[in-house]
Amino acid sequence: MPNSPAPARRSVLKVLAAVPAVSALGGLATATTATAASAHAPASAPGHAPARTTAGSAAPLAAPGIVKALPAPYFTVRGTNAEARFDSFGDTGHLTPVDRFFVRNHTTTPVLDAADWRLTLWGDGLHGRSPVHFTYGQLRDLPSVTRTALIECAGNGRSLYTSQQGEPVTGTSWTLGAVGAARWRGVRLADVLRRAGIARDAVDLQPRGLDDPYVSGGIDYGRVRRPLPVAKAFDDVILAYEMNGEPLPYDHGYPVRLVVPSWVGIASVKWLGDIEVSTRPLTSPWSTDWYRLFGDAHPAGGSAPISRQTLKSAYQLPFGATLEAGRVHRLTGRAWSAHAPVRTVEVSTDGGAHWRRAHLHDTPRRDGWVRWSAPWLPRATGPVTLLSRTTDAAGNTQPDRAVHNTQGYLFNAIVRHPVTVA
Ligand SMILES: Nc1nc2c(c(=O)[nH]1)N[C@H]1C(S)=C(S)[C@@H](COP(=O)(O)O)O[C@H]1N2
Ligand SMILES: [Mo]
Repeated sequence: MPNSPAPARRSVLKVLAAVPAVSALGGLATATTATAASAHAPASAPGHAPARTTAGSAAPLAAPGIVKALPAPYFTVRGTNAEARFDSFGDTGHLTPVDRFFVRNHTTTPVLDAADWRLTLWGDGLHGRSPVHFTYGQLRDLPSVTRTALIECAGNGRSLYTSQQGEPVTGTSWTLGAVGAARWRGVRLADVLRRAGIARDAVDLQPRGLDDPYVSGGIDYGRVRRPLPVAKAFDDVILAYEMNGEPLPYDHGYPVRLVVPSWVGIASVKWLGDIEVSTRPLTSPWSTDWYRLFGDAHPAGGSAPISRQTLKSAYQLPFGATLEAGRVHRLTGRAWSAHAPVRTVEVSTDGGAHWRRAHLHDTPRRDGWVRWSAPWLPRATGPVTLLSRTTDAAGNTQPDRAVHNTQGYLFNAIVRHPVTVA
């Protein structure tokens, strides 16, 4: 099998980079894109849904290559990516609506046509050793599973290494909004691998996206792809075609993406095109150059490729928010751990001198998050640092400092959240 199978089957309608023709109330990203898209995808594809927004007169932001509207109250654009504003999660439920869900794109969202799409499995880890294809219809005809899982970028919280710990890092300067929870429906990857005839000695898969090859610093790294151990694939990975009860939106991988619960977001390859199945360990730049821990605290040459996410908690308040003195505020937030269900969330409203338990509003589950709240009656005016700290059922707790790595992955420290009481 060639190394670059089948790009010809892509529908090459690209998202237009410019987004000027946008209504102030947050309509579709561009009229042109919407027209092109509607000719090629089911009318029910949520990529078409006008954004429900409270944007008021704020103009939606432009991110090159993202299809959906990015109203300023919900998103911060960072290069080709859109970070969700964590403070905007306060009026969402347990699931993150698509119109608030962060987008992490190495290049641009490809607008693909499910009718042309096929998934190809290939490699020496298949019994027949010849490629096996699945159409969209064939996948949809297989038994489906539905589950809630977070997608969280490995670099979520990265900017806090610098702002809170004074340490330099490279990569997108996310605050805490490169995470979202959705209800995914699709097919177990295990079922597809069995049908494709996976060999007993297969050890690694390499799923690859159909978005454009990633070029950075003049180097073409090829299409986004990253090895996935067969053991994880058989455990809980799904080939998702629905998100929150609708077909996957274009930006989130339409027509089919991987969802790799509890692992760093890069594992959940969007716009899945092919999967190599190998009897030997595989690599890609996403497992050798990136998504390993480099730096003083790590082995020379870097750690093993990172897999599981860590744990975090955050307030649903803007940094620098002003709260009125002398009345009770209901502080709210979320906490999540990729290791085990959340057990407790503690808050401090005096910079860490005293801690008390927050109320949990969801049943803790491993791959979800819990909403929490705590009342607070600030008396004195002036700057205050709010803190929150979660501990999970496996005994993991957020440390005061995260262990630095040069690419700023897996930030897990207690976040110091500045507010002003006035
Ligand atoms: N094909 C492809 N898959 C991809 C990416 C990408 O750029 N291309 N980005 C990855 C990264 S780094 C993350 S964090 C998640 C983000 O998923 P979302 O954009 O649906 O939130 O997708 C992953 N899958
Ligand atoms: Mo990511």
